[in-house]
Amino acid sequence: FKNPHYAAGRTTMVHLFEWKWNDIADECERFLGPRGFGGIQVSPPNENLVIRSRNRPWWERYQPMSYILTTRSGNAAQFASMVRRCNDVGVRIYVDAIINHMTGTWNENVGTGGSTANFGNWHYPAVPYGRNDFNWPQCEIRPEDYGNNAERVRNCELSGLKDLNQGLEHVRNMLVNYMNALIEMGVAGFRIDAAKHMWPRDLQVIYSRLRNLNTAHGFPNNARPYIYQEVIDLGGEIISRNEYTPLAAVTEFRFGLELSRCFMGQNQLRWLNTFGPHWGLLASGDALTFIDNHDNQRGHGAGGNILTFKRARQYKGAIAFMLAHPYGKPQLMSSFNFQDTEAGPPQDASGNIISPSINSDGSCGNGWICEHRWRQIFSMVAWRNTAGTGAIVNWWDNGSNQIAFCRGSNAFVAFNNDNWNMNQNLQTCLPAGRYCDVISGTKVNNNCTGKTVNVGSNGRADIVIGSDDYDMILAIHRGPES
Ligand code: LAG
Ligand code: CA
Repeated sequence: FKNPHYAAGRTTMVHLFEWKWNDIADECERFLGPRGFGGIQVSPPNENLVIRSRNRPWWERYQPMSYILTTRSGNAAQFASMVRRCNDVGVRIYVDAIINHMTGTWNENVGTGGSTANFGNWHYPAVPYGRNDFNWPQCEIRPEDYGNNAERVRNCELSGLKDLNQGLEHVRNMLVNYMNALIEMGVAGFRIDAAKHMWPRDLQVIYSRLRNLNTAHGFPNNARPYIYQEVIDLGGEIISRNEYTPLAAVTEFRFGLELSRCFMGQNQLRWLNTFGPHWGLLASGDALTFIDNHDNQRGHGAGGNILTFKRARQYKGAIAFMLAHPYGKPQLMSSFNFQDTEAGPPQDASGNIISPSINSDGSCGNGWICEHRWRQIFSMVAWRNTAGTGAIVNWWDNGSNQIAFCRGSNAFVAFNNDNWNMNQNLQTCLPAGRYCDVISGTKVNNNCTGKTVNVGSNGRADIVIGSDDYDMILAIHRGPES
C-alpha cells in the first residue's frame, strides 16, 4: 500500500482542493499530464450534508451523508470520465476517503445527492446505517484524551461527528464497497481521513479487502492501492504514527513544520544537510510529505505556524526544497483564496462552485490560487522527475542560509535565505554547457528569459542569487526545459 503507482518518470501529486471533476479532467490534459505531474488528490467524492446556514463552508464535505458519488464537484459519470481522462495522460487520482464518521447533528438534513438522514436516530438510509453501526454509548473526544486515552480518541466523536464502528461487518462492507467501486473506476489510492481516530486492526482488515488496481486503466497486475493515512503526530500524544506505518504510508506533518521554520528564518538552512529521519521524521518510504494542507493552511487540524501561498517568497523556497530533496513522496497544495477560514470555494448565488479561469500567463483567476501553476513550482516538479533516484551530492553551504546541492548527475539547485547576496563559484554535477535557470524564467527558442548559468568543463559555475531577487532559488537540470 506504499507505492503510488505513478506513470514512469513521475514523482509528485497535487491536491486540487474543491475542484470540479470536469475541470480536473481538463487540467490533466492541458497542464498536469504534459508537465509531468504524477497524481491528484481530489476532494471527497461521496455525498455530504449541505450546510446552507453557514453559506456552504469547505468543511461540509467532511460530513458524509452516503457513498453516492454526487457532490458539488460533480456526479458519478463526471467522476468516472475524469479518472479515465487523467489516467490516459499519465496522471493518477487519489480519493480523500472519510470512513471514520458521518455528519454531525444539524437543523438541515439534505445531502448533495438529495439523500436525507435522521440524526437523532443515527439513521442514514441511503447507506444504510442505523444506530447500531456507530460506537456506543455516544461520547465526544475531549482535548485531554489525546494525551492519555486512545480508546476515547478512537471510539468517541471527533468534533461531534457521528462515529462509525469499523469493527462491525456491516460497516466494513459499506466502506469496502465504496472504496472498491472507486478502484473499479480507475483510482490509484486513498487518503484515509482521521486515521488516528480508527483502530489500526480495523483499518488493516478494510485495506486487505480492497481490490487490486484496475489493469484496464494502465496499472500493472496485482497492484495494491496507494494508501496514505492522515495521522497528525507532532509528538507527545498517546497515539503514534508508528502504529500506522506497518499498514500503509502516513502523512508526515513534522516535515512541513520543520521546513516552514527554516524558510521563515527560524532555523538555518545549513542544518538541512541532515534532513530526513535524523530530524525525527518517518522512514522515507513511509512518508507522504507536504508543506501545507487544506487544514493547517487555515488554522484547522494540527494548526501550527505553516507557510502557505500567503507568504509566497518563503513558501516557494520551502516547496522547492521539498521537491529537490529525495525524502518522501511530495504532495503540493492547490488552493482557492480566502480571508475567512471557514469560507468555501468560489461559488455563485445558488452555491455552485465557479470554475477556475486560466489567464494568458498560465495563472488562475476567479478566486483560485493554483500554486501548481506557479512557474517556480511546476518547474521544480520537472526538476524532481529529472533528478530521479539520484542521491544528494556536492552539498555546499556558507555556514548560514545559503545552500546548494546536486541530485546524482542530473540536477542542481541553490537557495539564498540570507539577507545578503550569494555569489559563489560552485561545483555542479552537470555536463559543460549553458543552462537556463528554471526559477527566474524559462527557455524560449534556446534563450533564457531569466538567469543563464554557464557550467564549465570542470563542472563549476558562477551561481548568483541576490537577496533582493524575486525568488531565493536557482535551479538547473538536464533535459530540454533547462
Ligand atoms: C480531518 N482529518 O482528520 C479533516 O482533514 C478535517 O478537515 C475535518 O474537519 C476532520 N478531520 C473531520 O473529517 C473539518 C473541519 C471541522 C468541521 C469538520 C466537519 O476542520 O471544523 O467541523 O470538517 O465538517 C464542523 C464544525 C464543528 C462541528 C462539526 C460537526 O466546525 O464545530 O462540531 O462540524 O457538525
Ligand atoms: Ca472513530
